Amino acid sequence: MTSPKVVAITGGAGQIGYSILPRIAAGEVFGPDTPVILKLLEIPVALEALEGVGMELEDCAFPLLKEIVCTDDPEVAFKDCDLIYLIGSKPRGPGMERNDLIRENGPIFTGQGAAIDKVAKKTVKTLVVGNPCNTNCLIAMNHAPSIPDENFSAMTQLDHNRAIAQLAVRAGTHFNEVKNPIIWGNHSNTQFPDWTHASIQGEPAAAKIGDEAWFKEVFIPTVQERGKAIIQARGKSSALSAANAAIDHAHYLFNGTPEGTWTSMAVKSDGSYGVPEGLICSFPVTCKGDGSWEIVQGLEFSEFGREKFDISIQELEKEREAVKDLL
Ligand code: NAX
Repeated sequence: MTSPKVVAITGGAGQIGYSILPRIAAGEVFGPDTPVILKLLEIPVALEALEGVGMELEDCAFPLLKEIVCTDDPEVAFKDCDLIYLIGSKPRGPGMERNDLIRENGPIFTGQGAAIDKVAKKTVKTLVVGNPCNTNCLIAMNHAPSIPDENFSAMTQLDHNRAIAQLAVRAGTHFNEVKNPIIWGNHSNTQFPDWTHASIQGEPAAAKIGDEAWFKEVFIPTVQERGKAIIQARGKSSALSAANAAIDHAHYLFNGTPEGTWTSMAVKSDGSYGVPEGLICSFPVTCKGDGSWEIVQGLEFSEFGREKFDISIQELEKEREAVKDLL
């Protein structure tokens, strides 16, 4: 047994919290030999519900779970953390525009970024799930100047997994046989789900499926709008699949991406692929397993793909502009 890893989850009493917590406690991020301490953060009105989640976690008697802390104080939650999931935020209300949501949730991430800066380990990895996750990540990162920017990322793993699933179903094969789709841009419906570098059973996906119109007219909008389709079907937003993706994202950071494959993560742009420096943008990345990531270089776009990606980059720039006073 190695020493315990300290993991904080904000929004611990929410839907995604409920799905992700048992999986972290069961060792799915750090492996079967690493105990975990879970620190759950909520707003004061949700503390009672959070205590209930804590009781249920206790009742699982997970062999790896060393301690559960429930709190409404970010500095208690983030103290000495190795991994922080920023999940908690307000959902979009009726009639709210995307920019209203950005303004509503932005201040949560200034305060939480500052608390991370003050009390977390300097090596902590922070993964932002709460929407709009790219821009919330940018805000948190800017408020934690003592932590390397590379330690912040936002989640597009769910979109990546949705792309894998759509390609597998269309090709009539198993999810395992699909490698290397890419989500470029924002975690929003402007994202560009790119199939042109993906493979299915070792063959290029484009050739295997052989129907360009399907990629452009079905695959792209299905992946972009999958969240909405889940809400329509279930009456609630994706939680099980979002939690699963958040496990995958952290698993890749701490265990590496398999040889010959990449995943998609929204990380700070270094100017790669013409994305303005500093934007938190989804790219194909590889991970070594030490918490670091690298943007895959040298991939080509078709004119169609470049146009799609540019639309998403423009949206990210507008979001950054909308929160410039919070950066
Ligand atoms: P829920 O509304 O079920 O839970 C959110 C929880 O966060 C609530 O319990 C609330 O009390 C808590 N919270 C609010 N403000 C907080 C604060 N300042 N500190 C701590 N906790 C706080 O939402 P859920 O379905 O769990 O979704 C959480 C977030 O994930 C939302 O912003 C949602 O839009 C986002 N998503 C992001 C996805 C992605 O791929 N990046 C996909 C799934 C999901 O839609």
